[in-house]
Amino acid sequence: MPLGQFLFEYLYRRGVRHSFGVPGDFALPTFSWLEKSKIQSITMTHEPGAGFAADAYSRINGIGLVCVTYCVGGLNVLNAIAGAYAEKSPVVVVSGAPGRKDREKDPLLHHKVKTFETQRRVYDEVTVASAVLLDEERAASEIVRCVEACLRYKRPVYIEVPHDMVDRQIPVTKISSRAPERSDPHTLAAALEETLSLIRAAKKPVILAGVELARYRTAGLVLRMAERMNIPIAADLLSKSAIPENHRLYIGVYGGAMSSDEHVRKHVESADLVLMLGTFITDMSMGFYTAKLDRHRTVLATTERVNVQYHRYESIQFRDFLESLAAAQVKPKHFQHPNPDRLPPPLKKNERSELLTMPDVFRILSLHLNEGCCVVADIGDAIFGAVGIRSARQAQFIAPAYYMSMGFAVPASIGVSLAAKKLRPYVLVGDGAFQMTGVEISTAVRLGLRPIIIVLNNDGYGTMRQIREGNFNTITQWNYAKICELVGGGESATASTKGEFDRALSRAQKLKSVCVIELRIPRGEVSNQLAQIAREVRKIRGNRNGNSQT
Ligand SMILES: Cc1ncc(C[n+]2csc(CCOP(=O)(O)OP(=O)(O)O)c2C)c(N)n1
Ligand SMILES: [Mg+2]
Repeated sequence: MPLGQFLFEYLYRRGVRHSFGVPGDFALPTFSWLEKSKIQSITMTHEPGAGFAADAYSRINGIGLVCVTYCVGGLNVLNAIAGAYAEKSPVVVVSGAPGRKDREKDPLLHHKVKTFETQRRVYDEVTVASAVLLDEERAASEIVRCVEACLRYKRPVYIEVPHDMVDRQIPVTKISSRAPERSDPHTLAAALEETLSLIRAAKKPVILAGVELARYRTAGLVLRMAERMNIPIAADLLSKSAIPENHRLYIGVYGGAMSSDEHVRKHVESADLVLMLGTFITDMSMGFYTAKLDRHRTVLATTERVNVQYHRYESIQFRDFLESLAAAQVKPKHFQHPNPDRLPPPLKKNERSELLTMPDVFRILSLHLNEGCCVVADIGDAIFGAVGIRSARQAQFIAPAYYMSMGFAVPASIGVSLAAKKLRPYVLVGDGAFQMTGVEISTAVRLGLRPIIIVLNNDGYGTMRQIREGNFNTITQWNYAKICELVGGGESATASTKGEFDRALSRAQKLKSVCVIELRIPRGEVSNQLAQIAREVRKIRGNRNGNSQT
């Protein structure tokens, strides 16, 4: 079979239905095979956008694909792939490259940086497997090895395709998939026994549901366990929406000072046992060192390890551990919800003419969300304030809450729309982040997608201003509503009062096109979560005497 045909047939077989990228001369023969395959190729305006779209797509679909050209494209998408590595998102990167023949005598070819190996070596830092397909005999097994590693570790892989290899016939041997790894039964039994004795003794246990539950599709097991034992569940910013937020046992987002409310914070911090299942413990999700989760009252189980208090168990498969917990017999606990009235209050008539505050942005948005919505948050107050989003009907949530790269949300909304046709993305993006990748709206318009893009225009880098003032936080004021004219599609609105925002959202929901809503937020107006976090970060990175502008 020709190499290019095998590559895309195999990716299709393993679940890829869309590819995001930008072609280039070294990649053109590969793009021709992509076009002939059953995978739909989406040309984006810029490679970083392709990377963010593929990342979001992979989070929902379970695997995604980026196709780019050598170095100028490959290195352009690198930051997005680094984010996918950091946050465990399974993206396959296929890069066109100089031919096998071109590499003889090491000439200076366009797009080459240092050596022909440079791009692959750079990618080795941000992937779990990589291959340069220079050998017909091994090409098929190399492709299979990389794609399987992507699926297994939920992290990116890199496949480099020299342009003079992709049309060649390669032998396609029978491909046998590796047997799944098993837990060591004695270690599993010991870890389980210790964990269950802690659970049985606990009066006030709580589960901190982590992002790996979404990646490894194991949230159902944790829900079953929680329901049988009647244990409440909190999420963190990275895992928000992994557990249905309208479930009776769900209490909110925990993150120290960045928790969704004080009740959740108190409940988790006063628990006598915190079961952290699939949790990434990061500075941001733990509220910049304000979280209080001492080891003597925690169990931390992830795909990498199981820690029970001060003991560490290895050779345990995450799923095996969760399945055993879900099947265990434990007397249901007594649980009283710490914040039963957690839904946002409806908008009153007399409020409608009031200027928007940041807490109101998230409150009004919450009132409009339902099961068909996916909130996609960019970095800035968009992501901090999103901790406070809470709706009566379960909406999805996606954000780069650990790696924190600006520019994620608008392109990611394209990945979300294609991975889940029934989900409508609600993008929350600051003016600064919008200026990085907002023109990707153009791709959404071309594809007939309908994201609702909410630009939080607070006249520059508001988050940075909270930490340290300076001219470096100034950006150009754009007329954001005009973007639809520029890209030739979509509708726009601006809002500065609560009523205007509410009306703009109601209208956007009826529209069959992209909708851009610019919110005029006064400078210095921030969400409660950002105010709290900024106070902590200022202690470390702020002006020596604190920041006068808070
Ligand atoms: C790619 C990238 N560059 C820089 C930063 C650092 N950074 C974090 S927040 C921020 C300002 C964001 O401004 P804006 O999008 O307007 O949101 P706001 O903070 O005003 O809500 C910057 C520059 C980053 N996280 N990612
Ligand atoms: Mg801003």
